[in-house]
Amino acid sequence: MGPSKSTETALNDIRRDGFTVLENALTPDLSMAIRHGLDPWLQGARMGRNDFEGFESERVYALLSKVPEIAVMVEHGETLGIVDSLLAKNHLLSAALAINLHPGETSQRFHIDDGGNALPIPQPRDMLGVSTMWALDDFTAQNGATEVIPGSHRWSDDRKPQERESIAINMPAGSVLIFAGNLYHRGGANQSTQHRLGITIQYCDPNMRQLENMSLAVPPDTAASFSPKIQALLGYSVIDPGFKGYVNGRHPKNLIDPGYKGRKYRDELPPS
Ligand SMILES: O=C(O)CCC(=O)C(=O)O
Repeated sequence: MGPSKSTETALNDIRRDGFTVLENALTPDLSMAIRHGLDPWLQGARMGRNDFEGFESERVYALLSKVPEIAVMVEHGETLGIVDSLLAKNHLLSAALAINLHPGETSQRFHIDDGGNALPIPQPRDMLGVSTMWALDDFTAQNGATEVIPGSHRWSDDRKPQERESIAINMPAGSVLIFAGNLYHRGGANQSTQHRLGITIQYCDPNMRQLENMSLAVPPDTAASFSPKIQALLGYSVIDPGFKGYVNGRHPKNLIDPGYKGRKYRDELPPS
């Protein structure tokens, strides 16, 4: 069984409402393989470090390097067909992480994903990214399904999101929610007794990058020998709020400076 709607219908949904849902995007077998791959990383040892990550949530960053089975999501044909139509050629993978909401998690704040609020480009504007949320569990209003504000990708900057405007995306496991990077959304509150496991894969405009890919051109050992200023210029820096530029959910300086005191997990031990 394939995805539940045509690319054309999905694109119309996204252009009008800012989002669409494809059911049956992931087979139960693949879903199971991904869950198995995630198991060692979801031991309740690394809960979120702030209200945005969720103090009652686990996040597994750098997911392609830990659970390579998620490649099927990253290059899922129908999803990429939609992303190709919305973003410029050679768009980039911008984020890939698992989010496991535990019972008792509270709602996130409403936000957009494409980082455009940090750029001097007034809204309304084109989306600079496309986000997806893959449901590994059934997503319900009770267990913290992602909430979206329909049409908010077309708002101007002065309009602020209100609670009453949002809807919870109820979708069965195996579905994917695809939404404009400038759509207001948030993770809901988990008022159930079960976890809610999802994987978010996000794509961004290809121009949101340096001219030369400095992180690949200058290996970390060489970068470590330069001044903090050059390290920051190479990309060993983050933009806050948003933490854009993180590596594996941590400040990139952790890769080249073992004594770095910036943002870390509360528990640095790798899962056994
Ligand atoms: O967990 C969710 O449903 C949404 C999470 C989210 O939007 C985010 O962390 O950026």
